[in-house]
Amino acid sequence: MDIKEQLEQIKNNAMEMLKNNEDLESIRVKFLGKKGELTAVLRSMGQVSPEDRPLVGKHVNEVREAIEQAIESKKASFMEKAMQVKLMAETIDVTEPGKKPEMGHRHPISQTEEMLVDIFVGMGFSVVEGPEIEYDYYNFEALNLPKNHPARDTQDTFYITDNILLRSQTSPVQVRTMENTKPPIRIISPGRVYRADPADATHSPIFHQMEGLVVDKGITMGDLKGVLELFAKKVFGENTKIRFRPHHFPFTEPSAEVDVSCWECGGKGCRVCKGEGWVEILGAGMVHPFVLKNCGIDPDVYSGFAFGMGIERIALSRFGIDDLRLFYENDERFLKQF
Ligand code: 2NL
Repeated sequence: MDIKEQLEQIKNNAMEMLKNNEDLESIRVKFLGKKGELTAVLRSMGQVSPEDRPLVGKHVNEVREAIEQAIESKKASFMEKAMQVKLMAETIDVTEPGKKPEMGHRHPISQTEEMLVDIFVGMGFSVVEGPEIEYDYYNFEALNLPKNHPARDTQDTFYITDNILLRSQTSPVQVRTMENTKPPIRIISPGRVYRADPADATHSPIFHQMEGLVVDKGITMGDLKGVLELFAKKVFGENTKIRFRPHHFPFTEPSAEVDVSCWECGGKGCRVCKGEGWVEILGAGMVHPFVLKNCGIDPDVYSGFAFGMGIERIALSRFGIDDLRLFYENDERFLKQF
């Protein structure tokens, strides 16, 4: 076989292999590498007569270029195919409807707290917060509940030490405010409070309260009634009436429990008001002179009113729920409804 035939055969072999083989690098090494078939032909050029060498050299180069080109174009077509596959895999259907992100929302207790805060802020009250871990003094003593006072038993309190406890009401916030603020004072104190009650449909050891306090010269029970009436109408509707029933709290004198006319039946009597026509929603009264004095305010110059309500109780009525434990279970099926 002469060199020309040899070269033709190398070329044909290479092209044939390229058709059926994907390992381009091994084909390149086999034919064009240092120990490859084409290089071997070059090495045997010594046997070619000097006048034929340029022609044979040219032929060798042509074959080399043909093989290189075939490898390159094969490589390009592999890349093209790979890109096609990748693009197919990454295809985005821009007409597909979007996935709506699940939006959360405020917890019903927080919603209720915000509604109450908005109403009182609208009447000129400021929001004040304070510690949930309190001194016995601010939670009880300053509020006219000395140690061994029987009323302390009615609020089973979580004690941390002898004189430190989890606040059982948000009153300590008002006491602290009276201690360090000169009247006029017009504040509300929403927040979490703690009582050692077993959980049932209407009790929870952790719950939320909002108290309000107004202290100034000439504040009367009439001011208290006006504020609470406006509040009741905003929460339960324009036709709502309120009713004061005499009561006793150690920190107010006189004291009252406050009812609203039933939002369900308007006062005729129904399941919600248990036939009464009225539903109790808060406690209130005129700040006891001892309490004012304890906080450094002269009861002969100033007077004030205070009130306190459970936020859960308002939330239950507002959303028509009958078991307070639902608020704390964090079951989405429940929470999603509000
Ligand atoms: C209720 C009753 C009430 C107060 C809280 C108060 C605070 C100070 C002085 C006087 Cl610093 N009073 N707070 C007054 C009356 C009633 O809460 O049933 N709460 C759930």
